[in-house]
Amino acid sequence: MLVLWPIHELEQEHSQYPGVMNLSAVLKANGFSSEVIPADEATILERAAAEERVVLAYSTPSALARTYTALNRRLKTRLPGAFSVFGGAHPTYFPEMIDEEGIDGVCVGEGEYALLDLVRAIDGGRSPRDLENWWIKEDGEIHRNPLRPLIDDLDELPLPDREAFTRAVKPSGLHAIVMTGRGCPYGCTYCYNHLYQKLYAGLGKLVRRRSVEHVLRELRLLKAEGTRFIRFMDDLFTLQPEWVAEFAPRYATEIGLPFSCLVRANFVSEKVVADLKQAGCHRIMMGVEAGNQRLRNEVLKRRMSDDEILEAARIVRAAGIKLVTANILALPGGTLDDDWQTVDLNIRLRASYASASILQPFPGTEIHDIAESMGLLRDDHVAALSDGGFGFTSILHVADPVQARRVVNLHKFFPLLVWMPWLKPLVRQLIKLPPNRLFNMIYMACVNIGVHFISVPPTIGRSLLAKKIGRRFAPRGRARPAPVAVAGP
Ligand code: B12
Ligand code: SF4
Repeated sequence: MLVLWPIHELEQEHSQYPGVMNLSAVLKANGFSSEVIPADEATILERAAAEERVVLAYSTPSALARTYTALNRRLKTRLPGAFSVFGGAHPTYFPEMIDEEGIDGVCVGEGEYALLDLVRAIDGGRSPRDLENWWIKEDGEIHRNPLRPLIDDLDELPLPDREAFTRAVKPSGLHAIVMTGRGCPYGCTYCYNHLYQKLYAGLGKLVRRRSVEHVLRELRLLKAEGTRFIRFMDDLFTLQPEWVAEFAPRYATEIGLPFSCLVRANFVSEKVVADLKQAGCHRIMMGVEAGNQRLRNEVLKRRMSDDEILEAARIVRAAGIKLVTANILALPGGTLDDDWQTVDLNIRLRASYASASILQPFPGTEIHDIAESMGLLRDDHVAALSDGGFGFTSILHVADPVQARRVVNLHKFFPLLVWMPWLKPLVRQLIKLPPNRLFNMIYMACVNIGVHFISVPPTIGRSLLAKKIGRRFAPRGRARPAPVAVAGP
């Protein structure tokens, strides 16, 4: 019995999925085999041929849902005995995806024990149709089961199975994505957390953190393997300042690698930033999202003022930590002027790099419903979001197409404008042109500078960039990692 995890663009440095690592670790700790594999039909068929029973397990955000469901459909015609399951952000928001041909099960919410139950059932020849967290399709009928409570103590989980990824992609990563906890108590309308709060109401505490020692165990291994930079991707790293105060001195002495993390402006204080600095924090990412306070607080429900944002930015900058901001353009009810206001606020707070995306209203989020109630959603929006919708254009219907085009263009100049505000008059004219490849190239150049020379120390960024360019120009055969066998214990 083998669980195979097809991963899109597995060879990319950022293709490190903590969710899959956790699930794989639990499977292996319970004696099952689990392997990460490139999402390539021929490679998967070859690997599956050697096994008697295979579970195809896909972890998918909305942006890749179509890619994975199409791959799964093709695989299922060749491997009719395989059981195929989907989990992650998209299936949790949108379990109705089970209607797609070829999908046998969809996991809603946390998957560690749900997947273990399912694999045990299949291995034992039993039907998984009544298992908690699962929507199961059996003989054409869909069985929708309730959720089990959230895992209370994250320390009970084994360390993430990072090996599944590092064995598949050689050499191992320069930087590692690490999660020290789960959950965020806020309810921003574009984020998945408010949905989680609704789904899990009465089923345990949403915000949980691994103990400092549990996290350090993982980090010691990463350091020993040669990792040079840690990306903590927790939604709100400073949510428990006392955790940071305990973690920082130990991290500084036991690990000492530069790192980045994410914060909210109202969880930035002189003390917590001093702790982060002491630990070696290189970059902090903070959501600004919208310059217009009405959009920020009524449409996005960020619950924060300009002053809070500006003060937090001042504290981060004063500590000598790079400040990267996150922003969203093309909001429902917003105008081009509002998006210029977002540019201006980022200029005022002097972001080291201002990243911006165009709103992607994922199904299941409140902003999706807001956009729907304003009549802004196209009928095919789920498909559009699931079709590589990585935020280059807006999928919203906007009454004024000229404005919409200008917003799409403004997005391409966003980071540049924050670095060089004197370009504003020129950019005001340029964005009147039709969207074009040159604007996209300018944008990608800025993203590469932001990602490789600001968000990480330049020495590490240069190596990351060199690897990326190397992969881009490598012959196709070499760019794809060979399948590897990673057996259970
Ligand atoms: C780390 C992270 C990344 C990393 C790793 C991606 C990954 N897939 O893990 C990187 C930097 C690559 C990344 C990129 C992107 N991300 Co991201 N990312 C996150 C983040 C902050 C943490 C994910 C995580 O590790 N959580 C902890 C683990 C334990 O939870 P989990 O991944 O959800 O997995 C659990 C369950 O979902 C379930 N599960 C997951 N997969 C499966 C599969 C099976 C078979 C089963 C049974 C269960 C199961 O079990 C897991 C364990 O309990 C989340 C927000 C969040 N806090 O979750 C956003 C999040 C997943 N990202 C998001 C987005 C939009 C993106 C991008 C599209 C951004 C972009 N514009 O490029 C890309 C997509 C790239 C990709 N291929 O995934 C959205 C997804 C929303 C959506 N509906 O799709 C999220 C939810 C943030 C948000 N805005 O709300 N991201
Ligand atoms: S603060 Fe960040 S993680 Fe928390 S709900 Fe808002 S966007 Fe999501």
